[in-house]
Amino acid sequence: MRRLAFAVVAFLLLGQGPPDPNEPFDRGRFGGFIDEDGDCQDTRAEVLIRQSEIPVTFRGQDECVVQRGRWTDPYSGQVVTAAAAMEIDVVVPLEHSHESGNWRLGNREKGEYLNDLTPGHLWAVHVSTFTAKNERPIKQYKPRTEFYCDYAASWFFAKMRWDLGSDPNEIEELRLMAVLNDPNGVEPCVSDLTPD
Ligand SMILES: [Ca+2]
Repeated sequence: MRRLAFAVVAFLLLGQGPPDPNEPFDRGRFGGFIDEDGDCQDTRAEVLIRQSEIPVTFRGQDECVVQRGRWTDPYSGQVVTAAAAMEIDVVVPLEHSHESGNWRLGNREKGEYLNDLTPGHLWAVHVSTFTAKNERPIKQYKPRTEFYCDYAASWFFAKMRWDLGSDPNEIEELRLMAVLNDPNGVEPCVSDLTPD
């Protein structure tokens, strides 16, 4: 998509982003999943519900905790029906986000980062995929090639949205993922995750 291409160029122009962290990464400061809209379904449940290909079923009558659904793990392609086998992955992992600029945020904003329900920020994946990625950044982990386009878009727009920096190698990785299907290796792919 041209907008993605434009955005990649803009990203290059943005440069390195904020300076290096002046404090160590502390996962605890990001908190955990919350129920921001007060409907008893926390961020994990909200992601499982919206990503399921069929209406989910719940554990208990209060419909707070998802039990079953049908998910195609976007990173691996594996089809999963038990919610217990799913984890919620933050596409730009917490520690990498910290190093890229989130170290500047207070605890409340860090919690907002972890609970950001913008499409593409969080993905429900099988627990084995979650373990395989192990919260590694894009230079060290990539999903199946069929998901390169949406993964690169997710990564890119999360960094834009949260004003996070990237190094040149990372930007080149993103570019290569985005042009994978162009025989000339020039035209970026189209992702539905591109903001309007
Ligand atoms: Ca909720």
